[in-house]
Amino acid sequence: MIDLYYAPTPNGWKAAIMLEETGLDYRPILLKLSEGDQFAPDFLAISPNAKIPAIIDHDPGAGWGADPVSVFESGAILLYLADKSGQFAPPPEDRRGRKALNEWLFWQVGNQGPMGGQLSHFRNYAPEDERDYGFQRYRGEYDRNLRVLENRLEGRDYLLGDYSIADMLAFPWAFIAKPLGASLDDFPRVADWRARIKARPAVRRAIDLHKSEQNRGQHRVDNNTVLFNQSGASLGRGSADDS
Ligand SMILES: N[C@@H](CCC(=O)N[C@@H](CS)C(=O)NCC(=O)O)C(=O)O
Repeated sequence: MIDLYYAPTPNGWKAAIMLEETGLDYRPILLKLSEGDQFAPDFLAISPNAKIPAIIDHDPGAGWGADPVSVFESGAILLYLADKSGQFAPPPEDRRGRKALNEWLFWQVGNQGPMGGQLSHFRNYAPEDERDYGFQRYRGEYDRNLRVLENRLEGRDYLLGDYSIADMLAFPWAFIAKPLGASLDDFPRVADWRARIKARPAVRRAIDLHKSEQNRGQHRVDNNTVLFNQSGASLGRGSADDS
């Protein structure tokens, strides 16, 4: 059994999609981010960056010892699950395939994800009179990353050729293009790729998980204190070993 610490957001969907695709047994545990559940000491112990998703695998299998294994960061989680299940990633001995996987995994978590996250912030939450520069900057970066995807998908149905965790990582941020105020009209290959992935039953199940909890900007003012202008203060003082 795997515990999935989750909220229905693009980064949460990545892990839910992979768990649904593999058929691994899992239990979603909903965190209310707008209420600060991500700063609870028990959660920080497995996810020190105070972000979802995170997992605890209670039965990690051969080579991991008896204790449960926790993983934070979506890219690390999907890699862990790919290695555990032997699905949706080139095997470690396929050196070139693995190199390509790492490239698109790091591109997603270092580029497309954070730029999309900041675009969402400036579009949905920044005070109206302070919004413009940030909005323009991240809208441009979001589109630039769509162009990277569009170029990569020339002659390929999926980022690595076959459907893989690279697609599961990148899909959620293209899935929400419209709510981010962007459009896929200039990116036809991305639009087709998005439609192919969206049609998969496992993906539908994942994005429907706790759908009623999705934040569509309705907490615009109230949530600012929890979600925005965070500082290290919300992360506590760390363990005695760190001090
Ligand atoms: N780099 C992280 C990003 C995770 C992330 O930003 N998660 C958001 C939800 S989409 C979150 O937990 N936000 C809570 C907060 O900022 O306090 C990953 O890929 O897992």
